[in-house]
Amino acid sequence: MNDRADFYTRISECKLRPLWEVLDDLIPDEPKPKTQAMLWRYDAIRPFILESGRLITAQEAVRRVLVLENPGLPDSSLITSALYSGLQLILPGEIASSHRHSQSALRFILEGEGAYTAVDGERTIMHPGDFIITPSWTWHDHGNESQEPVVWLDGLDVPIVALFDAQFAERYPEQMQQIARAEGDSEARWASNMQPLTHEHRRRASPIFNYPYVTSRAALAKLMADGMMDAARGVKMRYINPLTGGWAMPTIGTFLQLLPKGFAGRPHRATDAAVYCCAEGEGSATIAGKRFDWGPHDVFVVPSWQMLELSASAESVLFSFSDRPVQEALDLLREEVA
Ligand code: 1HN
Repeated sequence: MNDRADFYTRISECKLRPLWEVLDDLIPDEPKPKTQAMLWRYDAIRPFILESGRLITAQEAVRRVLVLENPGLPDSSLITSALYSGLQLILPGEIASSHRHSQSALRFILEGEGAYTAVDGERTIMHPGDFIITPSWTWHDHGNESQEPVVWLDGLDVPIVALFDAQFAERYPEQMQQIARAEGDSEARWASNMQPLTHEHRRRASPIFNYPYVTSRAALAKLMADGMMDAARGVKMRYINPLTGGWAMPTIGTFLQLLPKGFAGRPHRATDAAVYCCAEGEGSATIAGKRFDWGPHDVFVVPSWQMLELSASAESVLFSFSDRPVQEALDLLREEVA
């Protein structure tokens, strides 16, 4: 044993290490996520979000966000080992100035009407429940021309891009980017079950950048009324890129699901850790045996391969996002219903 310890010390000077001492940690029998199950109650954190608005302007902060940091990933600014998430506030009259970066971002709007985000030359007004994307390397800025604070949930693929050391960011020379197309242009071009006869779309990400809640919510309601129902997930749909049928963004999968009042879902699990946000209703998520009760705008995390059991005491809508597209592309995704 002493011989070995001495050997390890001597080889460490040459930056060598014996695999046999770390093999089980490197290749565990099943996922052992550092990410912990966790729920943030919106009622509890909303006062802090508003307080941040009295302490710093959006301009000074660049982005005024309270990061949702997973307790299993201290000092990481991450919500799962593959994803970043936070709650962003923009007050009436403020502008969050334009920039772009290689990280892809999503927004899920929680409260307030009438703020806009501009992405790649077009503005869209944000309404609660809207799902908005900011694809990699697209200019984006936000502004609030309404009379009320606007809060949304951000999700970014920060650690995925960091894994590859492929981070780039750039500031736009002015506060707001040049607007090149009228509001609603992308929707007319790409979200009307048609597409322009000739076009050039260079990105993998969807050309649609606002998926309005009214549209998605109505689809879920119609399908539920007609009897669509998954025993584990209720009526769950994924947001797509209409050009390919693939994911809205290449690194982050996004979903919206409707649970009927009284839903008691079967336990299920998957290797993609997911962030859920309640759009409406109330219910509970039992994650690896631990129960979390959720209501409007609460956010909770389900770690990789932990059993999830969803129930709803009122008709409820959950938005969620995960690293599923990456795992699928790499033949890594596993899922099962118990
Ligand atoms: C970012 O650009 C935004 O544009 C929000 O609203 C959060 C977190 C990390 C890096 C960039 C935004 C972000 C971010």
